[in-house]
Amino acid sequence: MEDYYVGNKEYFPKIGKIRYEGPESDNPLAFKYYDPEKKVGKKKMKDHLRFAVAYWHSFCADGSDPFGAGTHPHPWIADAKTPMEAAEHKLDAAFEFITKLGAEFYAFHDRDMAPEGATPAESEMNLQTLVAKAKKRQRATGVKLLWGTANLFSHPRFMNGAATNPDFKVVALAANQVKAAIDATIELGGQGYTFWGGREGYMSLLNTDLKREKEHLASFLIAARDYARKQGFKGAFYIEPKPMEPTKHQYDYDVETVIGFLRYYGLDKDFRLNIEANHAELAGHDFYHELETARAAGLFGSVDANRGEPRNGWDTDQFPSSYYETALAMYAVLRAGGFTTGGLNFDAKIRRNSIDPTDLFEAHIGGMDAFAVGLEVASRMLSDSKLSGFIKKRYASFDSGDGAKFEKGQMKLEELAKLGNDYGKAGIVSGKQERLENLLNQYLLGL
Ligand code: XUL
Ligand code: CO
Repeated sequence: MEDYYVGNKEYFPKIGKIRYEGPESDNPLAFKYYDPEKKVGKKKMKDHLRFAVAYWHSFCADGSDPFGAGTHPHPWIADAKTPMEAAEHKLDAAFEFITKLGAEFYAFHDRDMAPEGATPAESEMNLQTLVAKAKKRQRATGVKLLWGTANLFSHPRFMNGAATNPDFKVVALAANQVKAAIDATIELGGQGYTFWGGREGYMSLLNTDLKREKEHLASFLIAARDYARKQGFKGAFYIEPKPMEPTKHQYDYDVETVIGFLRYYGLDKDFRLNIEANHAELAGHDFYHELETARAAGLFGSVDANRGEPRNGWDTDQFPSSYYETALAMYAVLRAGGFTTGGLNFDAKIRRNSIDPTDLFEAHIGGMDAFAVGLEVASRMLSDSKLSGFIKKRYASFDSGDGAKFEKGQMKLEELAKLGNDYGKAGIVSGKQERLENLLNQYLLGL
């Protein structure tokens, strides 16, 4: 990769390549902990973390909210004469930003990259035109596509859902878009393809046939999977759970719900989970819980790295900053065997009043540093067997004898009950939670 890429115009002037300067540095535009080439265990930091920049938040969202207009200056739009020209300038701005930052991946929705046309065919052509331009920039910079997806929630036609719309015509329109987005992902060498079902749910059960909608969602995903495989897509499909927003109830509620759905419809060979921290919080779970649940099912895939605001119930999509959270997250990721096709995608946005060009850089730098710290802590947690050994010992009664027989599913309830009759007093033993929490804090400080 060149030091950094500048297209036809430099959109982030006066900002150069972001470098690692170490914890002593007081340069806000330098990494304090993320040292891409540093080895942690057997792999370099950059290969453990596989950072991706989210096209939509960083180059499309303008800071507008339900109460006010956009606040973020987007010079790549201001200097364009047509929407297609603006899209190309945005591509330049994105690749400049990503290479200056030193992230290796990006992720996009079809509509982030190319504007919707007057007809489905024109929309597809727009996308193909921009994909060809993106491919050139990927080649020039070495930046890779982590995953692609289709935006099936912004257009008014999706107000009643996409794959789960009560009108078959909308389902077909959604399929038209997904087919084009899969083609685009394959063309760009995408390592994954994500389904986030923003409007695949309901606002009211009084107007909804929940059973049919869920079956339609399955038929749609099966058809998409079959098409992509036929076209030679070797990457992973992801479902990204979220419990609500914009719907009252989304069918992909949380990791456990999605696991049940994938297994029921035989999709668990091709699909894995893309887990977002803020979505976990909205579902009433810890990020760590969601990651562990996917890991336990062998369906861990990728991460949308961000954080919520625990005092309200919105998807605030803030940049991650808590070492405690990133440490536990990376502990789950490492124990899942690390990322293969997946990575840490910053599905996060700077605040409405973060209006300086440096703010977008500082946000990503902070997030990358937070995960670098998390990785180092997680690797310390795995370097001895204090935590894993404790858990192993806690379940040792299932390692042999009757416990092992039960665990293998070879014991009838009568036999189990008889054993219970003989055991009498058992189970009065400390869970040692406080000791383990203290230990976690020691790993955090590395002392
Ligand atoms: C919305 C969300 C999406 C998905 C991709 O909450 O997380 O940006 O990540 O569609
Ligand atoms: Co997301």
